[in-house]
Formats: sequence, C-alpha cells, structure tokens
Amino acid sequence: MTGTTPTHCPYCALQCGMTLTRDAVVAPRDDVPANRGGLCQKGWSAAELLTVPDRLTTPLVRRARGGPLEPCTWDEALDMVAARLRALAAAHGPDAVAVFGGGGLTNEKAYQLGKFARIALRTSQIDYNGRFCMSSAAAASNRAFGMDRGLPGPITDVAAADVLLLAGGNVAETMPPFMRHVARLKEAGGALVVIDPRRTPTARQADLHLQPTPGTDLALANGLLHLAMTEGMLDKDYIAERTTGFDAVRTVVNGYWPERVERITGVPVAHMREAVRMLAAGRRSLILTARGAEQHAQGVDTVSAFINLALALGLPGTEGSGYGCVTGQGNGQGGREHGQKADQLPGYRRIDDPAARAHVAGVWGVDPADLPGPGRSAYELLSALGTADGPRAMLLFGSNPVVSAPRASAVEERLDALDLLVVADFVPSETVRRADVVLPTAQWAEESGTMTNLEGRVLRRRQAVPRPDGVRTDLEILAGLAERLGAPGAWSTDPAAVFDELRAASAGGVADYAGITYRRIEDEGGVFWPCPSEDHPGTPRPFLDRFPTPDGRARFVPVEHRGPAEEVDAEYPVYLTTGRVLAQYQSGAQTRRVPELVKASPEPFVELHPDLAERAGIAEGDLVAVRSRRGEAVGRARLSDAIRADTIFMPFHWGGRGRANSLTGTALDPTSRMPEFKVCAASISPAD
Ligand SMILES: Nc1nc2c(c(=O)[nH]1)N[C@H]1C(S)=C(S)[C@@H](COP(=O)(O)OP(=O)(O)OC[C@H]3O[C@@H](n4cnc5c(=O)[nH]c(N)nc54)[C@H](O)[C@@H]3O)O[C@H]1N2
Ligand SMILES: Nc1nc2c(c(=O)[nH]1)N[C@H]1C(S)=C(S)[C@@H](COP(=O)(O)OP(=O)(O)OC[C@H]3O[C@@H](n4cnc5c(=O)[nH]c(N)nc54)[C@H](O)[C@@H]3O)O[C@H]1N2
Ligand code: SF4
Ligand SMILES: [Mo]
Repeated sequence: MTGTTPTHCPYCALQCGMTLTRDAVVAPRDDVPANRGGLCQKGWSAAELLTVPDRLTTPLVRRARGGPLEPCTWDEALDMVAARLRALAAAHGPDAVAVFGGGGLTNEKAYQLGKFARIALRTSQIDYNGRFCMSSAAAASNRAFGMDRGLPGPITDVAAADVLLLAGGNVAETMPPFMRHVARLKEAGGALVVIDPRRTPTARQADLHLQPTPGTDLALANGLLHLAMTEGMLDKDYIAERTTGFDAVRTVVNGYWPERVERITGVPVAHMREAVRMLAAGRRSLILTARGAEQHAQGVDTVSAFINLALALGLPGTEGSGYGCVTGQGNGQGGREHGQKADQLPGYRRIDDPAARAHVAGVWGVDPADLPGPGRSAYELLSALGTADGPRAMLLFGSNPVVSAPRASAVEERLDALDLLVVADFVPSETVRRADVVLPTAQWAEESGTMTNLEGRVLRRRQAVPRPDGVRTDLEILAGLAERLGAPGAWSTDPAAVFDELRAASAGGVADYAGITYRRIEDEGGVFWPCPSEDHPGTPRPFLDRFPTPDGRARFVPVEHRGPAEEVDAEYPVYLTTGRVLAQYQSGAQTRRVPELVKASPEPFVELHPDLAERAGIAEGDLVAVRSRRGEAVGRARLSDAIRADTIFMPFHWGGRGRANSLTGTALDPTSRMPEFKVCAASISPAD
C-alpha cells in the first residue's frame, strides 16, 4: 500500500481503471483502455462503500430459530458452522450442503470456492449468480465457437468498427464509458444499431433503433438473416472455408420472411432492411448481445440466431469484426471459468470429462474418483433448498438472491426452510438478514486479487486501504473452514499463491491462465487468456486463424422462434420487462448505501407509455401496483413514450414492496438454465 494505488472499480465488467489514495479518494486512470480517464457515477462514488455506516465488522450468529442475530467471535462462528456442516453431511450425505457464489468474486475466490465445495465439502451442489447473467451467451458461444470469451477482441476495436449492432444492451447506463468507444466509432463515420423495446439513452444515440416486443429477438435475428440471404449479402467464401452447418440454417431461416417477422416482432420491414444493409456494407462489423436478448427461456437459441447472422456475414475471426457478449459483473468473465459453476472445473473444464477430473484432482492432491459430479443450476438449486431431497445448508458468497432471484418470494421460503444459512458479506443485505451465521468480509479496495474483464483481459485489483478490524477475507474464511473440516489440499490465504495454483489447475484447459503472472499483468497492463506459457503473448483475438472446435470451423445452429414462456392474456395484458438504471447496481446491496446514488435514483419505478397509463387511470408519479401470476410489486409511475405501449419496465434494484422479482417467472432456458427475467405477463392498476 503506497500513497496512491492503481486498481479497478468494484462494480461492473468494464473494470474501469481507477486510483485510490489511502484516504479513499478516487480518480480515473488514463492508462486503461476500457475507460481512459472516464468513470461513471458509481465509479466516482465507489469509495463511499468503504465507510457505509452499517458495515459488518463482527461475525453474527442466530442462537435460536426466530431469534436475533447476535455478535460472536470468529472461532465460535467457524467452529459452529464446521460442526453443523459435518453433522448434516454425516446424516444426509455431502450433497446436503450447498454453495452459492458470485460473478463479482475475484478469480482467486471463485477458484477457491469451487475447490472448497468439491474437496472440503465433497458436494456437487454449487452454482452462482452468473447463471442469471452470462449463461445463455456462454452456452451459445461454446456451441458455435468452442469457446466463450466475452468480446471477440480488445474494446478499442469498437471505435474502429464501421457498424456496431447491440441487441438488448443499454450500455449508456450499464457501462457509460463504453459509449466513449461508440462515440469514436461515430466520429469516424461508423453507425450504431440498437435493438431494445425501449428508446433507452443508448438507443437515443443510435443511427437506427429497432424496437421489438420483448422476447422476439430470435425471430428478428432470423429475419435479418433471411434478408441478408435474399439480398445477396452472404459471405459465401467465408461460409465455405470457416464454418459448418449453414444449409440447415438456410432451411429454417427461409421461413422467416420479412412480413412474418414484422408480425411477430412489431419491427417494420423497412427498419430490418436498413439494418441488414448497414451491416453488410460495413467492412468491419460487430454484433454484441447483452441481457435484453439473453435473459429468456430461449436465450441460448436467441444468441445462436445472432451468431448465425454474424457467421453468414463473415464476421467472427476477422480482425475488428465478430460476435461478442457484453459481460455484466465485475468478474463475470473470470467468475465463469474456474469452477463455481455446477458443471465445471477450473480452466473452463467440464466436470464430467475424465481427463479434466484427473488433471484438476492432481493439482488438488486428491483421487479423481472423490470429486463429485455436476450439480443443480442456480435457480434449481435455490428452489431445492430445504426440500426432501434438496440441500439443508447453504454457504453464500457474493450474491443477494432475496432481491435478485426470479420469483423471489418463493426463494425466501426456501432459504427459511434451511437448517443453516451462512452468508459472507460486508453489508447487511436482505439475504444476510435471513442468515443463521453472518461472516463479515473485507471488500474490494481492502484486499487484492485478479479480475477478468469483458474483453477477456486479466487485471489486478490491488489493496489500497487497510481493512477494518474484525473482518476477514473470503480466502481466510474458506481456509478457516477447510482446516476445521479436515480438508485435503492447500488453503492459502495469500491471493498470489492461490492464483499460482489456479494457473496450474487451468493449464491445458480452454481458459488457460498458465502463463499469466501478477508481474506480467502489471508490466503489460493486463493479459488476455488463453495464455498457456510465460513466453506466450496472450490472445487478444482468439479466432483469427481457426476456431477452437475439433475441425477448426465455427458451427451454425438452426434455431426456431418459440416466443416467451408466458404470453399476455386478458387477465395479464402487458409485457413486463426488467433491467437496470445508471445509479444503482444489481440487488442494490452496495449502491443503496451510497447517498449520492440514492439521491440520483431513490426508489423503484414503473416505466410505461402514456397511452397505457391513461387506459389504466394512472398519472405521472402515482403509485402503480403491478401484478403477475407470482405476486405483486409497487413502483412510482414514470410516463414515457420511449417504451412500447404494450410493455412496462421495472428496474430490479430494490427489495420489499418495490421488488421486481416478486413478479418474474421461473421458466428456464433448457440449455443454460437462465431464468426469463426479461419478459412475463403482468397487469397494472393504481395502487391503494
Ligand atoms: N448501472 C448499472 N450497471 C450495471 C449493472 C447494474 O446493475 N447497474 N449490472 C451489471 C451487470 S451484472 C450486467 S449483466 C449488465 C447488464 O447490462 P444490460 O444488458 O445493458 O442491462 P439491462 O438493463 O439488464 O438490459 C438491457 C436492455 O434490455 C432491454 N430489453 C428488455 N427486454 C428485451 C428483449 O426482449 N429484447 C431486447 N433486445 N432487449 C430487451 C431493456 O429495455 C434494457 O434497456 O450491466 C452491468 N452494469
Ligand atoms: N428481474 C431481474 N433480476 C435480475 C436481473 C435482471 O435483469 N432482472 N439480472 C440478473 C443478473 S445479470 C445478475 S448478475 C444478478 C445479480 O444479483 P446479485 O447476485 O444479488 O448481485 P449483487 O447485488 O451484486 O450482490 C452481491 C452481494 O455480494 C456482496 N459482495 C460483493 N463482493 C463480494 C465479495 O468479494 N465477497 C463477498 N463475500 N461478498 C461480496 C455484496 O455486498 C452484495 O450483497 O441479478 C439477476 N437478477
Ligand atoms: S462503468 Fe462499470 S467499471 Fe466503470 S466506473 Fe462505472 S461501474 Fe465502474
Ligand atoms: Mo449480470
């Protein structure tokens, strides 16, 4: 810790570079390509997190069911947790204990958490909130390219593109400095095309805005490909040389003629035609998806439809062009590579692959036969808690599902049905308040580790300030429990040592970090994976020569539009979609504690079209009751003609009465198990 420490923002996947003084003064860095001198309001006010008045600084335990959470010592808390976990596993088997992680955890923590589940608890029941975030794009990328790595190249490629098509992303609010790259693209004569049911701050800056009904992007992407076919815009040489499976896609896409797609999506044919012409005219084009297109029960197929379009136009694997997804959480990328996912081992290995098991078991010093198999996905895990054949205890690091999980009231019931809920956090979130044991952790600027940003660039987060007395790091907590459980393997509390072990565990995997060292990250301003050895330069653009599939070609996947799992009807006549606002982050556990952000975005709201509002007897500023088949939520009406008249929007950053996830449905994508956060059927009325 010197006077001023160069580090990165505690929030989103852009991982803007910032410096922090020992007195916690934040300033943007200009040596980090993602933000070069810019920060959003959350970044500027990030130091406030270090001094929130209700910071957790002592372990808490609930000694009697229904009783209060009371302070205790670390030994009492960890001894108690270890003893109860042992007893539950002895009585019901190791799968009686579950682990839930987060995409905000550093690579070191995510790795250690996955290892802790597999060899300290020997449970298969681990998953994480990235399932709610990146899983659809990840699955579609894997099946097309054999690899899932956020953007196809450095973020500076955006400025050099001729066209950027952004499907379901509102980066002007969710990653404001991203718009600097878009501004450069526009200055150089490039164009931005946005697909969003709302005319968002991002869409307002677009050259073309397509405004579909929620849940219809797949049909729209197929329709765009249909037009590219009929207008002779396909890159036939590329399709022949670098891909397989186009014929099956052509057959399916024949059925998506423009007028039919207009009927499904509500997007005029002329707009579709213009979008395709812009894409095909560009020499370098980027197609990016974000949660608006992905958080659907057919999210994987929707992303496949956009990848098919990109492949047919010859974009992926061409410098400056391609398909990518805009990763969300701070370590949304690295957090999905090193084993906190139910079906995964470090290095993006599959847990059901015998060679992967042998390699990782070797690094951990255990018998491969002792590693558990794949477990339940996040929502399935949450909904199994406390049921007859589900887990009876859960350890949770880095998520606040009481606010952020779909059908959250049912999740609350499941959490309350557990024999033991242990939550590690630094603030008393809605989920912390339901815990039996609370473990206060260090945060962000009080510890160090690595994060992998949306580009696939591994960065160093450095400790800038001392941590408060009484708190421990997540690595220390895991080491303390592993010791008490008599776990095999090494449980270092030093992030650098854990990273070295992660490097060995990832070696030879798809996400190969073997050649990345803390020193190199510092000297080179981050290193792109895969990086198999210390003399390897890292891989900013992974697909230039070949795709990491067995035959080196990218795979087209034919996909059909099925529509949302829940359609509107007479009782629930409007589509509800959910998402984010600039000044709040996720479940709000952090940002609702920062006064400046609360001032900017004080309360839940319902965005709706004036025509819809008039029909429902609702005026600007009224409290609106929104109902769905799952429950009710209340927010203040914000009338805006920027949203479709058949759709309402609620941000999901609040708990209590304003909780959007009291409404959301539980349909899951069959492949990614992503919940359908972005569309369900709802009704509105003035609230009493
Ligand atoms: N301020 C802020 N920034 C954040 C976060 C935050 O909570 N707050 N979270 C971070 C994380 S984890 C993530 S995942 C990213 C998310 O970043 P984004 O994906 O940009 O954010 P969202 O607001 O969830 O959704 C984007 C847009 O999808 C639109 N949408 C809704 N339904 C549909 C649909 O059916 N089709 C299409 N095409 N669009 C639709 C919404 O209107 C919304 O404008 O943001 C990251 N950055
Ligand atoms: N309706 C609706 N619901 C959604 C979404 C949506 O668009 N609509 N988006 C989904 C998406 S994309 C996401 S990513 C999820 C996010 O939702 P959550 O998983 O709830 O994420 P956060 O609110 O970031 O919660 C992180 C918690 O962990 C704590 N924390 C942060 N860092 C650390 C750490 O290093 N260690 C420990 N122990 N704790 C830490 C924070 O204080 C906070 O309490 O929400 C999903 N839910
Ligand atoms: S855009 Fe993301 S990383 Fe950058 S300052 Fe804002 S929250 Fe932090
Ligand atoms: Mo996310």
